[in-house]
Amino acid sequence: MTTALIMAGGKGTRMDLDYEKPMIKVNGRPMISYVIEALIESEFIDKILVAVSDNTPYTSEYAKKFPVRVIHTDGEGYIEDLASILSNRKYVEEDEVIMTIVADLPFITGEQIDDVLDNYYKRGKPAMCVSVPASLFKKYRITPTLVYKGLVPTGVNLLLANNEEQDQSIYESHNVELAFNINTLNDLNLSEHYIKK
Ligand SMILES: Nc1nc2c(ncn2[C@@H]2O[C@H](COP(=O)(O)OP(=O)(O)OP(=O)(O)O)[C@@H](O)[C@H]2O)c(=O)[nH]1
Ligand SMILES: [Mg+2]
Repeated sequence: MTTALIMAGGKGTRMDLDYEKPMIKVNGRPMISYVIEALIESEFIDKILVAVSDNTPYTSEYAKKFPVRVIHTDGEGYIEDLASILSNRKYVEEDEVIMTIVADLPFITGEQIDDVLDNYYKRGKPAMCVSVPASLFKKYRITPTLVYKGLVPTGVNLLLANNEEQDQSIYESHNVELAFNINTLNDLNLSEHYIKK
């Protein structure tokens, strides 16, 4: 059994819009709704947490319409807010498997989440980082934020809630949907192109 934690309390500064990033519409619906629905579809996920902050009040209201638990965080930074949730036993148990996911992956599906989790449980390591080859970005002309040894992190990670340093493996996915991480207006435009295709 796995808990999903959607991080959705960022400032969205790179979008350069007067609008919360998780609420930006893709094909007529807020981006975060696709992520929530994919998690609901997943066979392995049995609990969904959404971490919002004062940066994302509309996201907070919107998420309440779904079967998720909305958690208010400080909005001080991704790492800081993640650490504060993982160390709070009101929200997660020490031995709970947590899949952290960003709110701006509008094309992700339940099947892809299950593929990731299937790999995680087969490997038997406490932590796993999901990445996509940089070559896939090139093909779709998406600009990756960070490339390390030819791989780009997707914003999907697995870990245990306990505070210890964890042995991590890297899972290389070839699903282009995991590469469509919307950070800029250009990413948004490209995603609209992708939908049309
Ligand atoms: N709860 C919480 N979520 C965050 C925080 N920072 C980022 N996130 C979320 O984590 C995900 C990935 O972060 P980014 O893609 O960098 O988004 P962002 O920080 O809003 O945008 P930038 O300001 O352009 O970096 C997004 O869904 C954000 O909403 C934070 O401090 N607290
Ligand atoms: Mg950020």
